[in-house]
Amino acid sequence: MARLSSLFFILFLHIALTATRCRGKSQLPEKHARAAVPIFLFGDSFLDVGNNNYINTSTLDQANFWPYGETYFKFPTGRFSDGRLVSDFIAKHANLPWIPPFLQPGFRQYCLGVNFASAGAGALAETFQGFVIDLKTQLSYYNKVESWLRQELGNDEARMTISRAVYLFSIGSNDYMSPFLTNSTILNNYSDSTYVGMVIGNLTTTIKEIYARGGRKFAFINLPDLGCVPGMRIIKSENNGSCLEEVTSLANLHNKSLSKLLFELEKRLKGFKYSLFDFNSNLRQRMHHPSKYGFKEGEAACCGTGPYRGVFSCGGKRIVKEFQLCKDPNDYVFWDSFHLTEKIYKQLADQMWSATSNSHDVGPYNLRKLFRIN
Ligand SMILES: *[C@@H]1O[C@H](CO)[C@@H](O)[C@H](O)[C@H]1NC(C)=O
Ligand SMILES: *[C@@H]1O[C@H](CO)[C@@H](O)[C@H](O)[C@H]1NC(C)=O
Ligand SMILES: *[C@@H]1O[C@H](CO)[C@@H](O)[C@H](O)[C@H]1NC(C)=O
Ligand SMILES: *[C@@H]1O[C@H](CO)[C@@H](O)[C@H](O)[C@H]1NC(C)=O
Ligand SMILES: *[C@@H]1O[C@H](CO)[C@@H](O)[C@H](O)[C@H]1NC(C)=O
Ligand SMILES: CC(=O)N[C@H]1CO[C@H](CO)[C@@H](O)[C@@H]1O
Repeated sequence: MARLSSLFFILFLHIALTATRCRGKSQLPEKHARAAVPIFLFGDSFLDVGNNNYINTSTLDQANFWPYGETYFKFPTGRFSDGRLVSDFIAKHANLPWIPPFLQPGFRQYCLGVNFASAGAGALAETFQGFVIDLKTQLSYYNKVESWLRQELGNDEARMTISRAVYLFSIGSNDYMSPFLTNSTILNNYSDSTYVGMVIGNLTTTIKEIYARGGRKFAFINLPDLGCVPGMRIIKSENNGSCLEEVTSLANLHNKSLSKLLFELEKRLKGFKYSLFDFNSNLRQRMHHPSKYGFKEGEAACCGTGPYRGVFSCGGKRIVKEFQLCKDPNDYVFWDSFHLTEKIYKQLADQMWSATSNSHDVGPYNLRKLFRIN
């Protein structure tokens, strides 16, 4: 009898859950459900939680093998880290459940958001073309999700969901690094400022399309000193491991252009609100003063081989098979030649969430405020 009534209870619960789609009740405790603000993620390996597990690519753009995922998950998920990413911590701060990769097979509902990011992706189609989901394709996936929302919820509720949602972007690093990693001649064909203009132009198109479809709350991170990541220090052996200036200067131009763009969009687009996180200075601080932030090593990676473990061999499934792995990723800022450890991702996500704008770390909104405003 008890068993029968609990069966009915489960059936009833199932019906109740599927009937209240976007109120978030199906995935969240009641007290959080009403406040749930969805998040849609776009960009590269900084945010990719496994989309590249499901595309035809090479192991250079995948992280679905050991020791990726070794600490938190205890198995590889496709995240380029030992554990969780910034996106995971932000979802947690926002009282959201795990936000799945768009390409993960099986039906799911998109009411609380979904992740379109793809490791290796850039704003330009040429960036690692054929191996990644570029920004334009990510946008086309978003358009499918938007249609799904309209169909499931009707126009009014879909519009509310879309305008309440936060759209988080991490894009650009691969556009600037890939020419050095693939021997492409693309940078010979444009001045630095023209090339940066192309990247920012494509990002602008993407933002404007999401805005035109009702998106209002946008969040961005700027680019780090790209020339100083372990994988870029070793590009020119005659540099003896110093930073690769050419790519750092592209990142600087990009950062200036990005903050200018967002400032302009806020003036021109009614209701456009944004948060820009200064990833650049936050990472630089930790690279230069690791012990202040609880790390032992700020410049060399935990996993990889060669100087600074800059050879991108972590896991032994890429071009170079040899790799070394540190004992404790928590001692390191860099997890592999291009990516960071869970420990620093958590610190960065906490800053993005709650830093005050007079700290110059984030502005005009921090993520907490961006999630809360209407
Ligand atoms: C991926 O590659 C496999 C084998 O090369 C092929 O059979 C499959 O059709 C490809 N899938 C896509 C989506 O291109
Ligand atoms: C971005 O740039 C490429 C050229 O690399 C172009 O083909 C593409 O259509 C552009 N637009 C968007 C929105 O990505
Ligand atoms: C780039 O060119 C150099 C020199 O020609 C060559 O040694 C290297 O293997 C090339 N790298 C790639 C990724 O093609
Ligand atoms: C750069 O320009 C040269 C000469 O016009 C052309 O052959 C080459 O394909 C271009 N490279 C790229 C990557 O666009
Ligand atoms: C690299 O080291 C060599 C030998 O010590 C030195 O001759 C060269 O100037 C150094 N290059 C740079 C860019 O520091
Ligand atoms: C405006 C902005 O955020 N600029 C940053 C871009 O990156 C450089 C260093 O790479 C920083 O010094 C700037 O503050």
